[in-house]
Amino acid sequence: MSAAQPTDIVIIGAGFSGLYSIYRLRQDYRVICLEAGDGVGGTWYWNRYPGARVDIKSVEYSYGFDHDLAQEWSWPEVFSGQPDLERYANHVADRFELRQHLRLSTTVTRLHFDQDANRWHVYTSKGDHFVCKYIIAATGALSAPNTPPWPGREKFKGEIYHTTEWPREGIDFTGKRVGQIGTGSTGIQLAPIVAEQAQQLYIFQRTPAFSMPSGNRPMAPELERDWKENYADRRRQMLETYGASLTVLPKLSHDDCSPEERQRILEDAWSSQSAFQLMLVFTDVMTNKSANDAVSKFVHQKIREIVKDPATAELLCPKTYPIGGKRLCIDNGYYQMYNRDNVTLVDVNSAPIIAFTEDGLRTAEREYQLDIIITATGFDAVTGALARIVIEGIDGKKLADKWAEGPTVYLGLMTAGFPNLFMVHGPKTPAAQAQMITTGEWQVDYIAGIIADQEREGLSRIDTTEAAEAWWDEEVEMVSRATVHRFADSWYNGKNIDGKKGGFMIYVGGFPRFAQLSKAAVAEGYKGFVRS
Ligand code: NA7
Repeated sequence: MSAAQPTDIVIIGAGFSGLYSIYRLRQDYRVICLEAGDGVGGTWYWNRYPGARVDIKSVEYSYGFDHDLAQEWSWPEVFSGQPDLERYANHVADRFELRQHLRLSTTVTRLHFDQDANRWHVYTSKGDHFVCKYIIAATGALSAPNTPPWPGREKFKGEIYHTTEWPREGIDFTGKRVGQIGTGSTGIQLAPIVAEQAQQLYIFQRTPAFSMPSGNRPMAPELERDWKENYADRRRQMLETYGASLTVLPKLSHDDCSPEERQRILEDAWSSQSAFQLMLVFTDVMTNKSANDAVSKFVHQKIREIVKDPATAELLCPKTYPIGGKRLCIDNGYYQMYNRDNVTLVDVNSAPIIAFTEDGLRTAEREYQLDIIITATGFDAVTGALARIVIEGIDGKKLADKWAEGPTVYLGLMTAGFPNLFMVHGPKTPAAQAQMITTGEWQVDYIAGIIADQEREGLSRIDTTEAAEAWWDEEVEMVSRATVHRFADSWYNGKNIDGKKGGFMIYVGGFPRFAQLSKAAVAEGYKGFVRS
């Protein structure tokens, strides 16, 4: 163990929020950013499986803090693929000389709060020991991989890959029998590309997802020019919208439209080349069952038209939860892929996966012979990344124990008993319900303001209280009651993982309300915080 290195702020994670935290804070403080990967980009560093692509237009899903960066950078496609997003993260790290603050291939293993000195001790996998006043956990909502604990993994003679840990050099599927478990947005993006190479592809599906064509296309010069002329205004408008993204909002409810109008609106949305437009066909898709059913049925009809085998088409139609209850997926030929002779859909809802075997996978029904298994099984989302670090707060209390029944937080920013530790996109923030780069910048600016106040006033500690956490919980519950998210099992409520407790972990009241409540707390004399 090396000697403790003093610093002011330790940032955990070099994804987009972590990189911006370095940029924002390094002027005034000594800043170190610790990153487990050997490169920057977070989500877009780890998720390098073929087909990985953002579902928000890149002109929106990019930084707004620097005018020249926004003017000079060009996105080749409307919805960028992983290689371009990773290239952008590296460009930002170089252009703004952030690398001197970075420690790559360094996993934070333990955080311990010295309550007498009001300092955090940070320990890493490399044996480093830092001592700092503030921690910024920019650890990501979707960063801790989830692999269900099926037995027999060590027996399997072939290769197993999780989509979040994809080898940089890629995988050659030529002539291979491949099994892919998982049909969320990751599985849906990946499968059509694997199908083009593999001898045989088995898709193991537990729950079908709703998906629509991504509409990705090369960036048109006029679209790029229009955005570059209006970036400042657009970014301000984005922060005033529910999901911090500019979408075409509907004017009519489902019942306001005739059957013919409904069909036309739905067809237009399907071919709109704008992800999520299907959720915005009527004003009441997320709140009125008949409106929601109409959109679901429209997607079922599309699936039945595209997929030739009726039994496969039926299995692909989601019928157990409302559309929008889980994040809508976008795809490039996912449903069409099932018309290939080398693709088989396996229903592991009726016959669950039981174990890995020497030669493949066994379900409750039969064994599948495979050379390669891909687990596209998602994430221990929202809390997973922090839960995997030993975090000891006041009186040595562990965060994992505090959150055993689910995360309790104030404004998604702090958790009581763990002073001077701030989370970006933490539990019960809008997280993936809002465009994460722009809202991440907003949260980092907000945290920077709090730290500046602490320092200006000569204070050494800021914490929150259980009462403030209870108030925030009520707010999170209250806004979630009005939406269909409650009726779907997903990573939003931890129900994607057997036995995970936590309740509803995303704030679905919209980014403007979240920002307004966060700002009001500070403006009203740091309401809900304890400062000393
Ligand atoms: P998701 O959306 O959580 O999808 C994971 C998939 O893996 C989903 O189809 C799961 O089925 C499946 N899964 C998980 N556990 C099992 C078990 N035990 N057996 C069978 N199948 C299983 O993760 P993604 O990576 O696709 O996307 C995450 C987010 O990234 C997405 O929301 C976007 O915001 C971007 P299930 O549906 O749970 O039945």
